[in-house]
This record gives sequence, structure tokens and C-alpha cells, in this order.
Amino acid sequence: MKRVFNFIGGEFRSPCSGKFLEDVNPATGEAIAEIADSDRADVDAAVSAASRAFPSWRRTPAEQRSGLLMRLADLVEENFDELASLESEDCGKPIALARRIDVPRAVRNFRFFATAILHAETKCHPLDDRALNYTLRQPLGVAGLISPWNLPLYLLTWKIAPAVAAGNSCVAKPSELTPLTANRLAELVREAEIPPGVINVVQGRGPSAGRALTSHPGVPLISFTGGTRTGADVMALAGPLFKKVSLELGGKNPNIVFADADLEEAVAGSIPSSFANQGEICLCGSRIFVERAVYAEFLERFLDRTKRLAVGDPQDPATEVGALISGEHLRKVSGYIELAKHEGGEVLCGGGTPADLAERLRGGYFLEPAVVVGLDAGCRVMQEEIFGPVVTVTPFDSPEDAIAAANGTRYGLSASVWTRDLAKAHRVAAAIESGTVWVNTWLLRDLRVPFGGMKDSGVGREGGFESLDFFTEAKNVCINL
Ligand code: TXE
Repeated sequence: MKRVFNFIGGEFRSPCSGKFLEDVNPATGEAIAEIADSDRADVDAAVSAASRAFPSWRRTPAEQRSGLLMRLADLVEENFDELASLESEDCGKPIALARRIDVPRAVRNFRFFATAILHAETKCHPLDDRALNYTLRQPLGVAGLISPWNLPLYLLTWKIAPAVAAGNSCVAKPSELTPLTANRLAELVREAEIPPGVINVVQGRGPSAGRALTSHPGVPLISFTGGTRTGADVMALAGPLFKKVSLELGGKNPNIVFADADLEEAVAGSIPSSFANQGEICLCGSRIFVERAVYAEFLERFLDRTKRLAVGDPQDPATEVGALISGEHLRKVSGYIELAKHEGGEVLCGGGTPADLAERLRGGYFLEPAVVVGLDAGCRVMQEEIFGPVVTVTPFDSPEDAIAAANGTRYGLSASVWTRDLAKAHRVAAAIESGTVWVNTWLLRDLRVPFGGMKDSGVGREGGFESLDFFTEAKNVCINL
């Protein structure tokens, strides 16, 4: 079986303990690789390698750093098909989605930050004729980058690219559930001739490798994307060490459809916002609120489309909904469908195993997309992040109702609003407590804009120059005139 090692100081190394974990294909339930089950000793080795690489990397001219990252972007693009296939096999997502979103976005992440550093500017504050204050932005050292399993290559590169473009070295810890594309990326890092130690990858579990990285005294900065509970643990470990921390956590995002919306567009947009990547995207709109006048019509059209989604083999280009990440996660999501019934909801479609799965997919973690109605806004199914293909649809009577319902959870990551009334769109967008509000669209990302969550959805903003700010420290130089 294929073995996945750590990538430390430009070399692939066995974990110090000699232990490996199984990596499972979610579509079949079968092991496809063994991955390094790293611990503190491996993290120490990776941080040492990154610390040794940092002084010369930070002095490497921006144009040269940029050139190396552009070369890496080209290599990701040259290996597009292989990476898309690996991503689909490792996390159960439809290959069409990996081709449309994950791999192109990884290429864009590298190109975006490789070019952004060529245009960086700094501020100068003249203090009358007495002094000039200018801001020097400097890299911090070794960046600790912890990423999840739902968009493995996309989110890993969203952290690596700005961190190293800004002149830091890094230790990345991908999710233990999806190690394969990070491993392939490490091979491409070597092929791109990025100096050894600038980008290191430590594979393994959160409680061992992840915690060791978060608490390592040689790592002044942690960028984390994952579950809200894990984020709290990361903060608790990093806080007393005064690390710079960015947390991108879960969501329970509202998707609000007003009666004056283009209903066809709202329905068409609500399908991917509910079920893309099996609902395993933190930005998915898992709570749909529809103005009562069009509720019945929306629901009918939405149900019709949901029932027609092609659920099955992730490697089939026609598949629209693949397998959930693990058996444990499938049980958790299915548990919420049962809970919805107990809480007084009605499951109008989905929630079962697709009937016509091929023989080799029978051990996979598939779930038909489910639509639930009739729940109260305060119940657990409408409050807790499910992170699967389960969506609630609820009517509302006024913009105030919709805003109150949208804001009535502990989360605040993103929202969608569907309306033709421009003034209403602006008013509602301003009132919703979330880091992003999309109007008449979903998941339309511009890499220049700040990205992150309010409330329990996270701390800090990344995106564009804000990412470069996060991965550097501002120093004020005051020149007495
Ligand atoms: O994520 P974890 P899990 C949500 C979603 C999901 C839940 C749990 O609701 O059901 O989180 O998912 C590493 N110290 N999201 O358990 O555990 C871990 O190895 C340091 C939303 O898979 O948060 C992995 O690399 N690191 C989310 C990463 O953290 C730790 C995407 C994320 O894993 C650690 C994924 C620790 N104590 C899940 N424990 C989003 N915002 O997109 C784990 N890790």
C-alpha cells in the first residue's frame, strides 16, 4: 500500500515513532494509503528545518520568491488531472467539483500571492515637520498552518501561499483524513526548487501533531481552519504563548429568499449553496428562509431539483453529490436527520442511502440530500452545524423576521440574500451578522477581499493584502527630523 511520509527540510521522512495511520477512500470505505502518524518529535524536526530556512528565505528578493511560487503554480496546473483525481478519491467529493473549484483555486492562490508581493506598499505618517513614521512589514518566522479535510488543497494553499510569499517559512499540517494532495504538493515544492525547509508538511492527527504545532514555542503564528470546538482548543493553547492566531471555523449560514427575487435564479443558486461538496463547506447555506408569498413555489421547485441530483461515484464526471468524509461523520449527519423528526420536523426528501450504488461503492459513506421543513428556529437542527447534505426550509413574513432568524445562532460566517430590490439588499446585508454576505449569488470569491467569520465562526481576516498583513508584523520606524 502507498505510504505517505512527512516532508521536512526538502526530504520525505518516516515519522520518528515509526507509526502509520490508515487513509480511507470515503466512496468505498477501503484503505488506500498509510500516512505518517506524527507526534511532537516530528513537529520539532519540521520547526527546526523551517527555522533554519527562514533567515535566507526572508532575505530572498520578492521577485525571486514570486518566481518560485509562480513555478509551483505552473506545476500544480501541469498536474491538474492527477490532483483532481487524488482530491476526489481522498475526500469523496465529485471529481467535477475538484476540477472546477479545488485545483484551479490552488493555482490561483499561488499566483495571487506571488504577484501581490510585487505590489506591496507601505504607509508613511509625517508628524508635521518634526518626524516621519513609516511602517515596515516583516515576516514573523515559522508559520503553523492547520487545515481541514473538506477543501484540502484549496485551503492548504490558501495558507501556504501568503505565508511564504511574505517571507515566512512554514510547517503545514493537513487533515489526517485527506493527506494525499498535500503529499503530492510537497513533491511539486521539491520539483519547483523552493529551498529546503521553506515549506514543510507534517502529516498526522490533531491531538498529537496539531497540538504539538499549536503549542510549539518556535512557531509565533497559527492559521487554523476547522471545527469551532477545535478552534477553541487552538486558542487556549496559543493564547498564553501570545501567538498571532487566525481561526476560520464553522457556520450555520442563512440563505434568504425574498418574494421579489428572480425565483428561478434563487432556486438554482440554492442547490449548490445547500449541497455542494455534500454540504461539507463551511460557507454552505444550511438554513433557507423564504418569504411566505413564494414559499410553496420555491419549495416545490427546490425539492424537484434536489431529487434530481446525481449522487454516487465521485470519480464519475456526471456525479453532483459524492460521499461524506467518513463513517463517523455519516453517522453524525444521519443522527441530525433523526433528530429533526424528534424536534417536530418533516423530512420531505433524502436522508437515506442511494439505492443504485455500484457494488464496489456499497461500503462508501453516501447520503441522499435531505430537505427538512417545519422546525422552530431555536431547535438543535437549526442551531448546530451539521456539515452535510441537510438543509432546512422555513417561511418568514418580513425583512425584520428574516434578519432576526439569520442572526439567531452563535455562528456568523456567511449569508446569501436573493432580491431584486437594491435598497433592501444593502439594508439586509448591513444588518446580517456575518463575515460575508452574497447578494443574488453564492461562493463568488474575490481573493482580494477580507474573508473570515464573526461570533463563533472565527477570529481574524485573511484575503488579499489582509493575508499579507496577517503573515507579517508591522513595525513603526520614527525618524526625528
Ligand atoms: O475538524 P477538526 P473535524 C466542522 C464541521 C465538522 C467539525 C469537526 O462541523 O463536523 O468541524 O470536523 C486538526 N489542535 N468543520 O473533526 O477536528 C485536524 O487534524 C490542533 C468546519 O474533522 O477541527 C485537522 O487538520 N489541531 C471546517 C484540522 O485541525 C487539531 C472544516 C481540522 O480538524 C486539533 C472542517 C487540536 N486539538 C470541519 N484537533 C470549516 N471551517 O471549513 C484537530 N486538529
